Amino acid sequence: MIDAQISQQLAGLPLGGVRFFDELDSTNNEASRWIRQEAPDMALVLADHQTEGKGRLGRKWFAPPETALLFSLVLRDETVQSTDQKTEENLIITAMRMTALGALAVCDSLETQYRLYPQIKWPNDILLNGGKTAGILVETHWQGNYPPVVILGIGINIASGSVPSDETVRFPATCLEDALGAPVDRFVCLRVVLENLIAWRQTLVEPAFVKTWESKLAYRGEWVDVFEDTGTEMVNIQQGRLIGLDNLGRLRLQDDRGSEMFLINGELSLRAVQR
Ligand code: BT5
Repeated sequence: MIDAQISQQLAGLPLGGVRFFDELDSTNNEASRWIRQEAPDMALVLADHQTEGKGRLGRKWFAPPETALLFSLVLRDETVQSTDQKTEENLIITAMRMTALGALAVCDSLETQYRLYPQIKWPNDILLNGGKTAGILVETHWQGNYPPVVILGIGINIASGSVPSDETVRFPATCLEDALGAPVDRFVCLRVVLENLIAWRQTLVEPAFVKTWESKLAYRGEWVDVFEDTGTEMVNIQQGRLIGLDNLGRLRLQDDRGSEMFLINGELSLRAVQR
């Protein structure tokens, strides 16, 4: 029954195959297993519920059954990098751009389909009315030779049951239905996000991609604290005014004296600060 609903929504999309599960450890984990069996580009893994939904750095992603959209896409992309750029910094930039691809696709979908005004909390959170509504987890797989295979995992809170309580999250959370004040069909949302993702992917290396990404950043012009998660604590590593992004997608901050700082580390969190 659910399968038929999903198939109907995905009809005609250029996917490399679809695996749907009522319950799974994590759609990213399943994508990773599929990659070991030669998953094609645009292979899609979808789950109604995850028992070990993953955030970054070993953090957890919560979503009770039937409340959220949880999926991962396998992207085999040769456009982002060439072999001679295999440095750690370039890898982080690649992962950041893939994260942005997911973020832009989600933002566009929320804007065009639901007339909402999402913002991106750099690098990987989608906010609606200041609350986290979606999170993106990019994992990169190496199979010896370049290019890397990317797993783009996206979790979107749809119904209010998907919103974790304040005590369990580090940042306030919300969901699409609460922001909209109306019911949302998860699989219609999935189709729109995939359509937007396919369209944005064509522009991944164009300046317009970074410009649009920058235009959707939360806290632009505001002072922010930047934290690094060491695994045991959040360490405040930087404070500055959030200017935007440079052409690589690095976060641009300006300090009191007007000096600029560029951040590439993908494990940062931002908090608006009062001054
Ligand atoms: C993320 O990590 O935001 C990435 C989340 C990616 C989830 C998708 S679901 C499909 C795919 N398969 C997976 O296994 N994962 C991906 P991070 O920035 O580290 O944020 C994690 C933090 O967000 C947690 O430590 C909580 O504080 C908070 N959180 C957990 N579940 C949440 C939810 N449903 N809504 C809002 N915040 C949540």
